[in-house]
Amino acid sequence: MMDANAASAVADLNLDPYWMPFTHNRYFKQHRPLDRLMASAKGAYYTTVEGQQLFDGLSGLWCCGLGHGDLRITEAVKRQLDTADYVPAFQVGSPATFKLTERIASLAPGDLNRVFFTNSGSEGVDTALKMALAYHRLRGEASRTRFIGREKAYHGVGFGGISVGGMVANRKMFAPSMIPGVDHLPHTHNPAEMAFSRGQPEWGAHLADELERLVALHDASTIAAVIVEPLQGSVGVVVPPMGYLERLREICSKHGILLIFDEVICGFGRMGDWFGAQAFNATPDLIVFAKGVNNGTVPMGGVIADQKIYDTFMQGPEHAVELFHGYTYSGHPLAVAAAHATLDILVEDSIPERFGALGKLLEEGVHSLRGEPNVIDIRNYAGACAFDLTPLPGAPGLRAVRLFEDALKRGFLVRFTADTIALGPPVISTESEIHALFEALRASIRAVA
Ligand code: PXG
Repeated sequence: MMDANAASAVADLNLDPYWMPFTHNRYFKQHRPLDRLMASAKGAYYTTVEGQQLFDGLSGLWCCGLGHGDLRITEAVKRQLDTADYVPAFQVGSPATFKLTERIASLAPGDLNRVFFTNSGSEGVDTALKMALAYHRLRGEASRTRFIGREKAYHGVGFGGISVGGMVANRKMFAPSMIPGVDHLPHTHNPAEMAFSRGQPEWGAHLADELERLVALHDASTIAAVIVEPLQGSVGVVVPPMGYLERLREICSKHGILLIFDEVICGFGRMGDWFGAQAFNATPDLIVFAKGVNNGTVPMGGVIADQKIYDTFMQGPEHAVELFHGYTYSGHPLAVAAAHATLDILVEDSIPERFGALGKLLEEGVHSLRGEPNVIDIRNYAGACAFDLTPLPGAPGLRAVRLFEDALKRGFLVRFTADTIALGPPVISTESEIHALFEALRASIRAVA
């Protein structure tokens, strides 16, 4: 239960000045939901200010895949604080940062072995797009300026990311300021062909051929890069059809177009392998990462580039800067320390494999919801799954909000987007916790029917 001090601190709490991100601010502030005010986080649970335990159904926002407060990570960050709180990233570095890039490169596929740090996935996306543009220009193909994104994609909220992204609400307010020359592949979610698929749908590889259509329309000589999430996370876990990413890879290679995988959610284990690239057997030219690289402990993102891209930049006078891009907090020492500790755990505890094993429990659990009222599709792959609900007439999204609130009462924090519920629990979740999660969701689905 909440102690008296905590109670009065919360009673006095002024909610108004905080403009909450991606949140219904008015609803939150009117309702003052105490089960959504977190006091602490440990393992697979948050504790709210009321003392309620909430199971973390999305590993934070897909970022804390190892659960919260692992002492191996938190102690490493504390040690780093006592050693060096900050080291500049421009023209200076620390051995730990260099070492981290070597470790990340060793996990990435193919010749992706040059690592650039940002502080978020959004910055990682913008960085990768800039690298692609500059790469072509340096090679004498300055006409390659177009980007191809995909419908329903989420690539963060920078102007580059919303331009190649495909989520309408994130784009429509900013339409005049989008980067020019962007086109989009169709998304691959077609319930008529693939509803209730387990793992990768068998239908849909041919949708990659739409890239040939865009090449025919714009000409390959104008296209710099294609960017996709191997598995689309934010829109609600859209799993790539079998053969689809391989086909995209082939078409990009054929036309000299760079392929960027945005692995902000997929990277570092959740796909049952190090990256979606390995899980789905397609090697891109650039990988964007964030989140799982240091278990969400300190903001960190970045780009892993194929060596041929890096080498292309290494020209001109040796004393000259090769890429005019970077952030004050690129490779922040606290983020680097957290990443080293996280990579230790990922390797020593075979975390990708364990996400694969968790995936079997998730698959069984989530598909057991088939036949429950208003459940119209279910999708899963390794450590990620989702189900769609029929929208309430005239009020899209409201059924999911109600389910979210009902699940909270049962002690489970899940993620909703439109009328989709997405789940990506931490790898430390036990079989009985996963069972309890789906039984609670079954009850919630019935409660909001
Ligand atoms: N790319 C992808 C593929 C992402 O999933 C970003 C870029 C942006 O990262 P930053 O660090 O700038 O937020 C993301 C972020 C959800 C959810 O509920 C997903 C994200 C963020 C918050 C919530 O699915 N993905």
